[in-house]
Amino acid sequence: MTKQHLLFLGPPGAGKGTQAQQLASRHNLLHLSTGDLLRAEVASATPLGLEAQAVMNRGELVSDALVLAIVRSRLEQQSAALSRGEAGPCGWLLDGFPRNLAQAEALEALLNELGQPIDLVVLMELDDGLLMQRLLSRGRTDDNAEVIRHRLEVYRAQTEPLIAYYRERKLLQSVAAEGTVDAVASRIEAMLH
Ligand code: B4P
Repeated sequence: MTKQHLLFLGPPGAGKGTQAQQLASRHNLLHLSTGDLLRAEVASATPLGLEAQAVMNRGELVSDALVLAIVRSRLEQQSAALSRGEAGPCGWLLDGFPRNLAQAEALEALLNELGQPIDLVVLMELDDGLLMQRLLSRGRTDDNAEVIRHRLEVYRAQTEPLIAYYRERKLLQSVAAEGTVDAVASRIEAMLH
């Protein structure tokens, strides 16, 4: 695989986490899901987790500073391990980050520092009816109809502008996220070479 620095973008429930996890393990990439990292903080009831929990349960975005600090520390750790020649993931896959323009700009600056530019942004597209259906059947604490509707509004207002941002940088490719997990995975796989 030639593309080793990937970013997954798309509405809540499109299946970013599902695909990212599988693809990262197939290709030995570090899977960095800000949602999973935040949920781990919530589960351990850290001060950061307690702050994040209420925001996530309302379907809103956790503060940029908090999310950025998490991502920065993971990417710096990986970069340091690589430069020490340690065995480990040879690239990374960012899932659910960035989620707004401020995060995208901060990420660009961080990746310039690390000398690891993004190779590809995969935009997963699915209609609202199917998104709602998938999230309701997942049943996480932030997966009830009212909160999902709000998360979709937040996505349209804050995250969707990233489509133009990455399209201008000629990094964006879209994939249809309907069908089985395997069908979507093969579509994404075909974009990587
Ligand atoms: P995330 O954890 O990123 O979750 P998501 O967008 O809801 O879901 P995803 O698209 O990954 O869907 P999944 O694969 O699970 O965000 C949660 C919250 O964390 C946010 O609302 C926000 O508060 C906070 N947060 C995260 N990142 C942040 C950031 N950068 N800044 C600020 N706040 C941040 O799939 C959904 C369901 O569909 C699953 O049940 C799955 O099994 C099913 N599914 C997947 N693919 C399918 C398929 N092909 N067919 C049928 N079902 C499928």
